[in-house]
Amino acid sequence: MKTLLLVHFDAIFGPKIFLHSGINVDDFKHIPPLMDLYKEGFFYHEFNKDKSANLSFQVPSEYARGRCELLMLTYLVRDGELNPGSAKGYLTRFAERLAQIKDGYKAFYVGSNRYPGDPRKLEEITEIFDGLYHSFPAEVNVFKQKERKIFMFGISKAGKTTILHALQNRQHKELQPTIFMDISKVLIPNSNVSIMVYDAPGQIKYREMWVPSLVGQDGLVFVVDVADKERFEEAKAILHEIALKPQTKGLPLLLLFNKIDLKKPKVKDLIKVLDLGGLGARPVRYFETSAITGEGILEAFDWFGKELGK
Ligand SMILES: Nc1nc2c(ncn2[C@@H]2O[C@H](COP(=O)(O)OP(=O)(O)OP(=O)(O)O)[C@@H](O)[C@H]2O)c(=O)[nH]1
Ligand SMILES: [Mg+2]
Repeated sequence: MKTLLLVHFDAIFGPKIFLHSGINVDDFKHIPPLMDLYKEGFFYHEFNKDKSANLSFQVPSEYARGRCELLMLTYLVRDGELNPGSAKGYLTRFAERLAQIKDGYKAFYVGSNRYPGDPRKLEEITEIFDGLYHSFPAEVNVFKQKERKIFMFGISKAGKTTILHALQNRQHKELQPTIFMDISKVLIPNSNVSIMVYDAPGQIKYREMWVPSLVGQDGLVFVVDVADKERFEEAKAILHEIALKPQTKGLPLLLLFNKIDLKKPKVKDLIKVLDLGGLGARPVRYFETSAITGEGILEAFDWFGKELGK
């Protein structure tokens, strides 16, 4: 089952489904809150049997606070396949068409007692919306993602969970330390590789959970905080311990030198301290990243996605 939804952020009621393609809206109550969870732009979300490609965007408005209407267009497939890459192109074209409608924002105030709406604008938007729904090509649905499992580890506070959220395009917020092995499915942007990420809790008292999770993994991600020099030795010890276990032999290893917004790392020194030469025969690469600014994250996972897709 497929559906298209246009969610509008209402100043009083918050995100609400504004247009939908002829289905029972109550079935899709979980979609509007995604607007609060993710940043503007494209993101992929999976929940139970629903896969969705989503685009959060703005159109200029004379009425809204901030002079912009906040919108999210969602293409959702239940019990089927979804190719986020090609869906993204379609959603983006819709956003562009909508932005071209002069005074299009008035469509969102039809029936409102705060501002005068314009039913013709609503008609125009509905027409584009219906057109988009009917023109979604089959290739968006006939598609198989490659699924891989990856184990992400590092000492506590290195930034593992924050990196995971940055990869998902989620709004940044201050996180609690991870206390269970947190497993979530993430699509590597611009690829057809989706990964089950095992986000390991870094605190020593929880590390006993790591080893049982190493079985059946396809890749490793190691995160180190470049600003936390005192703990480099501890980081190195766990990097080698995990990389040299028989269960992880030969797996591609992505190293993230994280928090570069706080401190520019001396990469040569870091390579030496972490002894990157002694990690066994496997594809290894390091990237300098910031989970806060997003720098380096996409490049890192581009490489990793290619390795995992081989
Ligand atoms: N400045 C800066 N802070 C970061 C960065 N990445 C993470 N942080 C902060 O570092 C702290 C720890 O981040 P988490 O993502 O919770 O770290 P973690 O590795 O998951 O920690 P555990 O779950 O305890 O293993 C949080 O306050 C984050 O906001 C970064 O790139 N730059
Ligand atoms: Mg964590």
